[in-house]
Amino acid sequence: MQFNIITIFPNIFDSYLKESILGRAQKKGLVEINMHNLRDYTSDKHRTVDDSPYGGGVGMVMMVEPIVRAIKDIKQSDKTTRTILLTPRGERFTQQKAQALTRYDQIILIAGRYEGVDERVAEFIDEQISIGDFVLNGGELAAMAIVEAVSRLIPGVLGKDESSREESFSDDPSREYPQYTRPEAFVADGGPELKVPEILLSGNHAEIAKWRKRGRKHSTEHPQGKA
Ligand code: 6GU
Repeated sequence: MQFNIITIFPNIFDSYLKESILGRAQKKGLVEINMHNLRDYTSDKHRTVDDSPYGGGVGMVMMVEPIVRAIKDIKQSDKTTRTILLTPRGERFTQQKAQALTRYDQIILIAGRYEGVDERVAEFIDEQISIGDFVLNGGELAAMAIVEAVSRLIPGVLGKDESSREESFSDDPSREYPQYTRPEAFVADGGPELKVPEILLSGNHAEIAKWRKRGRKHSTEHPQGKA
C-alpha cells in the first residue's frame, strides 16, 4: 500500500516514520510512505502555494493549481487510488473508516492549512476527512494519524501477538480492558498501596476473561478509584 502526503512541510515526519512499527513496515515493503513538497508543483519563481481570499477576509487560501498538479503527478493509473483532503470541515475519521481505506493500493492525503483550500480542489478529490472536533494548524498530523491507523490493519504490519490482541477489540477500540504489569503492589512516596486486581494473579483464565469483558467498557476508570 502506498501513501502519498502532499504538504508544505515534507520533512517534519522523517524520524517518526523511521521508528517502530511504521519503520519496520516500510522496510518489509508492506507500506510505502512518500512525502511530496507542494512547492515542487508551483510555476512561479517564489514557489507560491497560497494567496489572499477573493471577497476579502483574513488568512490565506491554498491555491488550486499546485494541488491539482501534485495529484495528477502522483496518481498511477494502474492503481486503485483514493484522494483525500484533510480539513476540519471533513467527515470524522473512525476505526471503521481506517478499515475501509485498506482496500486501496494508493492513498493521496492533502494536508491543507487550516484557513482553507480553494474550494475548486473538491472537484479533484474523493473525500474530505477530519480527525476530530478541534483545529490544527494544518492537515499534517491528521495525515500521520490516518497513515498509522490504516497501516496497522495491513496484514503483516503488526507482529503475531500485536495483531491477535488487536482483533479482540478492533470492532470497537474503546472496549480495551485495563492492564497491569510488575510490580504486584506499587507505592508512590506516602501514597496508598496500589495493587494489581487479585483476579489477574489467580491463573483462572475463564474468570479473567469475564473480568476483562466487564472492565473494558470503563477502562478510563481506575478499578480501585482515583489514584
Ligand atoms: Cl484534517 N485539519 C486541521 N487543520 N485541523 C483538524 C483536522 C484536520 N482534523 C481535526 N482538526
